[in-house]
Amino acid sequence: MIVLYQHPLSPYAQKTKIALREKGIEFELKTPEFSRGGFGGSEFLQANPRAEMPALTDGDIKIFDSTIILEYIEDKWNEPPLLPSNPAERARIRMIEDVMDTYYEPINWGLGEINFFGRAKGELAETIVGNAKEQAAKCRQWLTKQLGDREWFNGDHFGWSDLCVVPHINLSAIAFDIAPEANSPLANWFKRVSVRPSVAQTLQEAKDSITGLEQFSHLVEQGLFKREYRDHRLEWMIRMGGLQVVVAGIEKDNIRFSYDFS
Ligand SMILES: N[C@@H](CCC(=O)N[C@@H](CS)C(=O)NCC(=O)O)C(=O)O
Repeated sequence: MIVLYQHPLSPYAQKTKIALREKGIEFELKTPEFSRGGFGGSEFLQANPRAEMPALTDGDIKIFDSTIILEYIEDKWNEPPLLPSNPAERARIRMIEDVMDTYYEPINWGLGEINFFGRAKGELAETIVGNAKEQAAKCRQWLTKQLGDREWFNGDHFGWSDLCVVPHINLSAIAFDIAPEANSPLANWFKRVSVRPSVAQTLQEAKDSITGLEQFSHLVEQGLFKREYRDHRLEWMIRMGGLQVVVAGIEKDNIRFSYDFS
């Protein structure tokens, strides 16, 4: 049995769920338990020592990182293919994935740090949120160029790049009121993609999970949930003007960096 360790709001987890659902693969969803100041539990940590979601197990095979999980799914269950065979097209699609994973993702994550977890208030919050909205607008312009006159980011058919873009655009819209301009090519694509059964189910699960988020803000405040500041997220917070947020998080011991491998 395939097991996917996930949180429904994680855009990385959503990518992999959409892929599994598109291919009609049966899988069991598990949300890791809470331990060590974050998501943990031995079963999950064995699957992913980074303690990040998603992680996938297929019998004895344990895989972490959403891109590597997508590759495994595509390699093992090729039908229907989510990547075309043309090398240039595959590269184009993977660049979209990379931009969403490392450039767009911290926008929603950072807005969550401010709006859900109260990391900044007043002027500082306004600066960070203002910068985030500007960055998101530029990113939508970039995405609009990538879409061009295609029906799907992937081309003629829904695929890999569509499932990489949709979790982020959706999260911006449902959690932070940042949506593509009405009737724009991106808005029309978003409408089309959102009604695909694999996507609709995944987005609904994400939406349902937002309601419980307030409980986490108390955990963060008490240092019981240490949010992971790493890579692009750490850079983003500093770049958006939130160096103080990082410093305060270190002082309060309610942020963490990557775990060591052992
Ligand atoms: N590069 C990883 C990133 C995964 C990731 O950062 N997941 C977040 C959730 S969106 C996570 O589990 N963070 C750890 C935490 O919040 O404690 C991937 O693509 O799977």
